[in-house]
Amino acid sequence: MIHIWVLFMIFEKIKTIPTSEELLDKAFRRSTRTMAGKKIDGPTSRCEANEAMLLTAANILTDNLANITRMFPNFESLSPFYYDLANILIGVDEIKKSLSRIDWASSKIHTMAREYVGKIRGNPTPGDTRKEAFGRISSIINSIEPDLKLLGDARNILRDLPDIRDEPTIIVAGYPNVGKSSFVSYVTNATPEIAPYPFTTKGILIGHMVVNNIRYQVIDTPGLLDRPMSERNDIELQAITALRRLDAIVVILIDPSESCGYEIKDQIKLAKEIQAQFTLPSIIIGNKSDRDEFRKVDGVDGFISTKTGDGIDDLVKRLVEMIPLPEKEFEEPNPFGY
Ligand SMILES: Nc1nc2c(ncn2[C@@H]2O[C@H](COP(=O)(O)OP(=O)(O)OP(=O)(O)O)[C@@H](O)[C@H]2O)c(=O)[nH]1
Ligand SMILES: [Mg+2]
Repeated sequence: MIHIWVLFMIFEKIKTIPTSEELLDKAFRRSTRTMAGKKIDGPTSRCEANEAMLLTAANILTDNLANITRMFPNFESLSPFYYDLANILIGVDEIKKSLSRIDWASSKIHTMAREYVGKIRGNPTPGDTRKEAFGRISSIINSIEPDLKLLGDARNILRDLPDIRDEPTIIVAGYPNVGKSSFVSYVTNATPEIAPYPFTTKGILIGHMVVNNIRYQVIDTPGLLDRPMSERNDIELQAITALRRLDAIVVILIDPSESCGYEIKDQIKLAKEIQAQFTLPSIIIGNKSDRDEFRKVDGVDGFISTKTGDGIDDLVKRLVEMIPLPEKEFEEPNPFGY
């Protein structure tokens, strides 16, 4: 699983994506600067100056565009967890299409600049021809504005994805509003948003807890409704991705007080479906044991309250026992017996 983390670092490398206006500003500013200090004393030097301006602008643009495509990872080599999240949150095909339009713009500008250099040479009005070239370059760059925007948004989303590492992992899943974030907040250093309405958590979040000197990552997921996969929204699908793609154990939280707004029978049904569908080790835990409406339900492995802390130490102990310890690296037996 170690490659997940290494690949995640790749998202960190994606720098801010410029807008088309910023790209053009930069290119034309630098191209004007190439003129500073140049002496124009005849038709040849005038042609050369305009040629230099055009090539400077074109080179800056092709370099900047190539840098954008180079910063994005090869999605095919991403771990399935990050690939699926990128697909749900942005769309891998959309990202690829935008990257290839950026490539197209870069090579188009390259060829066009060379064409116009030919037209500038020996031209009595090289300034007009250079301006014409600048006009065409501008419209190419303006035509990729939506792609730059999509890649800029993608970059912001990808960089915010949780940094899942090669560490023992506990996923907290269940219906909306049952107290998943309250649990993660109780046992880890994370401070997820907690609120008395469903779908407060809109993405995967991560907190860490240390037990017996071992660090565990505890993953808070958005709520899941008991409904067919095809009807699930993008928020729910992120929780499904964690369950489907991560090597973890799962705490399925339910709220037997039904103060979450969902009936206990539906919550149990979802819990059983999660257990049937994903092969991860799991336990079903009833939360909100402090509430008056709370009642013990069959088929549940334990009860807690994230409000009073009731049962939580015990649960953490059980979870830690459920996670197989990482295998020790094989050591050569010492042939001398010491
Ligand atoms: N009385 C009581 N209320 C709780 C307990 N745990 C959570 N709550 C409340 O239940 C509501 C939902 O809690 P969250 O932790 O946001 O629930 P969630 O499962 O993360 O919800 P989503 O992110 O919307 O899926 C909040 O108002 C919490 O204060 C508990 O043990 N007892
Ligand atoms: Mg939540």
